[in-house]
Amino acid sequence: MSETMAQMGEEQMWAFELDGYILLPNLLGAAAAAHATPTALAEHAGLLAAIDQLAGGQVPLWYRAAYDGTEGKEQAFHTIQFALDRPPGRLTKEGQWANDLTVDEQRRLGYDTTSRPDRAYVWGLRALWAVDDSCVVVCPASHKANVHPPPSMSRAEELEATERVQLSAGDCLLAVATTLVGAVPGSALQECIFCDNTRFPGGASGHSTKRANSWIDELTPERRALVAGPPRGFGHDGQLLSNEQQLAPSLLSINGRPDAPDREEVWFWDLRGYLVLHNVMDRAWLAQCNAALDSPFAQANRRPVELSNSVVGTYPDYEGCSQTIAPAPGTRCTEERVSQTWAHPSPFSDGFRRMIDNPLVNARLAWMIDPGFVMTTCYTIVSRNGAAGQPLHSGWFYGAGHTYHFRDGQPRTEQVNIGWLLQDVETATGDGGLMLVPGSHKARRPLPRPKQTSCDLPQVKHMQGVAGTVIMYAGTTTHGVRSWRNPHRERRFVNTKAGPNIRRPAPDPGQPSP
Ligand SMILES: O=C(O)CCC(=O)C(=O)O
Repeated sequence: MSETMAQMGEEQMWAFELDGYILLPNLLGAAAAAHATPTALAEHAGLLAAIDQLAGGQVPLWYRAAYDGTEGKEQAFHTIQFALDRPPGRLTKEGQWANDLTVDEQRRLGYDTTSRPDRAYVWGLRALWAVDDSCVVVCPASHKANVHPPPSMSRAEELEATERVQLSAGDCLLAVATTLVGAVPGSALQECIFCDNTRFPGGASGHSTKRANSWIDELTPERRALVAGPPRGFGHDGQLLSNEQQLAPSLLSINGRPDAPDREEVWFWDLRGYLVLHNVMDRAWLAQCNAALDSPFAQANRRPVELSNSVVGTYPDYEGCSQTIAPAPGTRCTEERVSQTWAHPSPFSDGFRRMIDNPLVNARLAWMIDPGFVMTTCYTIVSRNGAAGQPLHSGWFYGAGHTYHFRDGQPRTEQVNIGWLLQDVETATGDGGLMLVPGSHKARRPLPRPKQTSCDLPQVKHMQGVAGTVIMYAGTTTHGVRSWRNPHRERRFVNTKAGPNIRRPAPDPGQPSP
C-alpha cells in the first residue's frame, strides 16, 4: 500500500500515451479502499503524483512565437494542473460505456495531439478506484478515436477492440477521460474525473447551466448557441446543431455513398491501425499458391534476407537479443523471400495475381487510402524452422512523416500493408510471423526498449490466424516479425502493399526488389 507513487518509467509513459490508460496497482490496501471517503480517494497523494507525471508538467505559453531572436528573452511557462471536474461518484452503469459522450465532454476533456506540435495534451482524466475486487473493460487507444464507437461494449468486445483489466481492491485505473471504459457487472468502482484547470473544470455540473436573470437570456437563440448553448454551435449550413447532430457519425463524406463502409470496421481501423479479414482465400486458391511455392521454380528464386548484427547481436550467442526475434541458437538461419511474386511467369504467378483485385480487400482500401489507390508491391516470405524474425519498426515516430491522418471525415493512409496467410499461424505451435503494436499508427512517443527487445513489450500482439486470413495494417503501425520455430511447417506469408494513386517512376530493373 503506497501513499506516494513510484516514479513512472518510460514504458509506463509510452503505454499510457499509446493505450490511453494505465493500471496503478495497490495504491491502497483492501480495507483502506473499502473505507476511504470519496474525497480521500480523489485527493490520494499517489494518484495525484501519477496524474502529474503522466499529464502534468510545464508547457511554454507561446510555443509558436516563443523565440523571436531577442537575446536573453525568457520563455514563459504554464504549469499544467488538474482539478476535480465534478463530485466523485460510484460508477454504477454496468455493461455500458461509462463515458458521457456529450460534445462538450469530448472537446473539454479529450486528448489533443494536434494543437501543439511539441506534445500530446491530456485535458481530462478518469480515475477508477476499485473499492472491492473489480473488472473494467477498456477500449485501448479510444482516447484518440476519430469515429463514433459502436453503441455497446459487447459489440466492441466482439470486434476484439477491448481488454479486460482485473483490479484488486485498492488498485486504481487511470485513463484519459475519453478512453472508453465500462464496469463489468459485480464491480465496485469509485470514479473521479479531473480536468485541466484551464478548460473549465466543473463544466458538466456548473459551467453551462442556465443562471437566473443572466444576460445570456437576453440573447437570440443564434447568439446564445455561440456563447453558451445548448444547443451549441452551428453546422456548415449555418443551422443550429443539436447535440445529437454533433455526435452523428463522423464519417461525413462517405456515409452517404452507395459503397459506404461498415462504420464499426472504420472505427476499429482508426483506433488500432489494422483490420483482420477472415476466409478471404478459399482452399483451391491456397492450394494454388502453396503448390507454386513448392515448385522447383520457387526454390530457385528464394533469397535469404540479411541478418543485421546491430539487431540480433553476434553469432552464435546473439547476446542481448530477444529469442522472440533471434534465429535458432547457433545458426544463421534467416528469413527467405521470393521477390515480386506476381511478376514471375504464369502459371507460377497466377495465384498471386489474384491478390491484385480481390474485392474484399479492395473495398477496404477504397476508404483506407482514398482518394484512389494502387498496388505497389508483392513479395512472399518463406521462413524455415529456426529462421530469425525482424525487430519492431515503423511508426509515426520513426517514419518519414505522419502517414496516417483522418481528414474530411475519413482515414487517409499513405501505405497499407496486406498480409496473406498461406499457412496457419499459431503461437502455441512455435509459429512466428507478424507482430503489431495496435494503436501505434498514432503513437507520439518512441518505443521504450531497444530494437533487440522491444518485441517483448506486453502491448505487442502476435497476429495468429488460419490459412486464408488477410491482415491489413497501416504501414505506419509499428510492426515486426517473430522468429519461426515450427519443424512441421514453414512460414508462408505474402505481403502486398497499396498506396495512393500517384504516378510512380517505372521500376528500375537494376535495383533489388524487396
Ligand atoms: O513479414 C512480415 O510479416 C512483415 C514484413 C515487414 O515488416 C514489412 O513489410 O515492413
